[in-house]
Amino acid sequence: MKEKYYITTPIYYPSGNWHIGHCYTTVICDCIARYQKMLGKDVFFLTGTDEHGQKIEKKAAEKGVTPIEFVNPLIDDIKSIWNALDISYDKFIRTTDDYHIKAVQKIFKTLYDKGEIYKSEYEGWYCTPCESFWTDSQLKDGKCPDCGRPVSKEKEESYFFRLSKYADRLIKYYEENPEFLQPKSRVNEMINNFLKPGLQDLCVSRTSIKWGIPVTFDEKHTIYVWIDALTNYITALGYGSEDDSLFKKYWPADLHLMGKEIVRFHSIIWPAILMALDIPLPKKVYGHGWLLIGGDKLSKSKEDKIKFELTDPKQLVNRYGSDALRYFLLREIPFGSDGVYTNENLIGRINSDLANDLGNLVSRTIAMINKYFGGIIPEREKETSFDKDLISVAEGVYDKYVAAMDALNAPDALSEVFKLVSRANKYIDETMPWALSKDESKISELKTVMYNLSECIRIAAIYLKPFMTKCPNIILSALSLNGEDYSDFSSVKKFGGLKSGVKVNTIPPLFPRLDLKTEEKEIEDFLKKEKESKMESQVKPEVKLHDHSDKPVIDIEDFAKVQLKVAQVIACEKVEKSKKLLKLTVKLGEEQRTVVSGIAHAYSPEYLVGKKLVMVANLKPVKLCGIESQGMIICAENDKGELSFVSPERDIEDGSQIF
Ligand code: ME8
Repeated sequence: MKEKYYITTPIYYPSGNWHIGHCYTTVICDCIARYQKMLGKDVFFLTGTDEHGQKIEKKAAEKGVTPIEFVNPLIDDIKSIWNALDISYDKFIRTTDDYHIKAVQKIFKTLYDKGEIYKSEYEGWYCTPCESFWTDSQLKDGKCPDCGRPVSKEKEESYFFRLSKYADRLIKYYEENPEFLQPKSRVNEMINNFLKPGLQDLCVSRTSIKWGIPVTFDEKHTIYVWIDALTNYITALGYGSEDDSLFKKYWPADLHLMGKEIVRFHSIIWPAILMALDIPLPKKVYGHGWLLIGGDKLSKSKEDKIKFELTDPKQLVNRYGSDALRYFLLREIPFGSDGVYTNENLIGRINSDLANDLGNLVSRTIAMINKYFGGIIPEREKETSFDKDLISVAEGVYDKYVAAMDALNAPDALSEVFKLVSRANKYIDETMPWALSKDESKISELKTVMYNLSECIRIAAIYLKPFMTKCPNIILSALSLNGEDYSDFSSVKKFGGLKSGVKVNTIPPLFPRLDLKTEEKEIEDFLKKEKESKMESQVKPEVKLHDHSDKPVIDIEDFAKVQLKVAQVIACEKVEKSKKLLKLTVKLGEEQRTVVSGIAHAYSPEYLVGKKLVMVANLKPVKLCGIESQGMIICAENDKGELSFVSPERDIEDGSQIF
């Protein structure tokens, strides 16, 4: 029977603002999952979405939709990102899935019945974006120690998990299982910052939050979102359901991988819950570093910092392809540490490693085989003095590659493969095939050189399979090897497995060289356009009101809620970067207001100055293109889209009520 390997990403918040940093955890997991499969293991790779909690509740309310209506389209969105990046997950769990909800309720009840959860009163600080509770002493300058944002004081009846009693057991567990939490620096961080100062019992239910999983035996309580989220790793396998065969087969997880900011949840709270449930702990929890931009994490709420770089995963895949993006993420960031993301770094990696080193090696080899041997890979004949070293580099890759991958160190494993690529490029310079081809007596050496080069690119392609999903197969098809079963590493440990006498296929350049200046210019233009269209789309709330369909009959009370007033335009100008919007300064008696209106196509600013209009005066202010609009101008619009603002029939003071 195959050895099993269970690997998980964290489940993602459906924020919709996904950037390249978010892809980091999932791309590494995908690479490790593919690698473990190539080692012959039975791999189960889990990912999904973390859909409950106050944050989602708030966002949905802001949009005027229910939480589930808010999250549903975002789930399709994240799945399409994983699709674009060729992520080979076996299961996608949503915490709104029925089976998960039932299992979490069961787990909560079990913990309560065991006395691990008890009822009390919570008073403390809550950070909504991080969905985290903090004590006075844990706050940093009165703010959330994780993200630095303001926290709010919360007091309510709550259930508590007896986390405090697990501190010593956890320290002991870390000591006895040095492989459990990695890299090592995270162990010290957890012990010194959390475990040694002593753990407090954890508040695991809220009555003020409705969007979540209710406690079955006390329905006004909603289960704390992190308890709901962490248990996904077992509920996805059927734990707590009628069919727990996957749980029996795959648990304990071989690897939980995540960013360092959520290691605390995975290495303290999660193991304590598992201990309380008498379930074995995961074998490894690894907290990777962040992808930084401008010295900052591309984090959940700092999106404005990322506007100078193209960070949208789908746009990046459209532009550079999934292989280039995967390669960059797996190669550029020293594993366990932070790394810097810039478009320049990404383009640099594509040009130097993929276009120059790998791409050139493949295209030169295929071109030379075409030129010197009519496209047929020759058999090795006479050795050259450079073969030994080349072969020893090729045969030396395996041990170092496997050691690096087993340590989850993708950059080092890639670096071993690229040492072979560089060695093969150097071999071309050393053997000078163009010179050999001119000397009849050297043809048997030329044959050896061509065979060895083809074998090097075959070996490199197979090692690259966990990292990139397209280019290795293209390389293998260039060597007419696409029919071969290269689902493991058995054919690359020893040099010489390539069949000769096979016809090569000419392929387009694997990674065309990119011109940095052109790329930067195009990215800048693209980002500018995108920003403009985002601003335009912010005008939508007003556009929506131009809905000509019949509206429902309303009571006089409904109408009475709308306060209409006469307003006189005292200044008016176009809104920069918008084709539709005008910014009007209007007077309503003593009061002055700013109104942003989508009527620029119908009226010039000059025409409007001095005019008296009808305006909705009690509309909640909205920001349009960064300007707060404090009301709305009433217009008539015909089927052709022609506009006419509405004016009082005779001159009447501005500020007058309309009823
Ligand atoms: O934390 N660099 O979800 P999430 C590297 N729902 N990794 C980054 C990153 C960056 N700039 N930004 C985000 C959550 N990530 C919880 C998890 S699990 C039971 C619940 C990584 O959507 C982040 O570190 O905020 C994490 O591994 C993943 O994206 C999902 O983050």
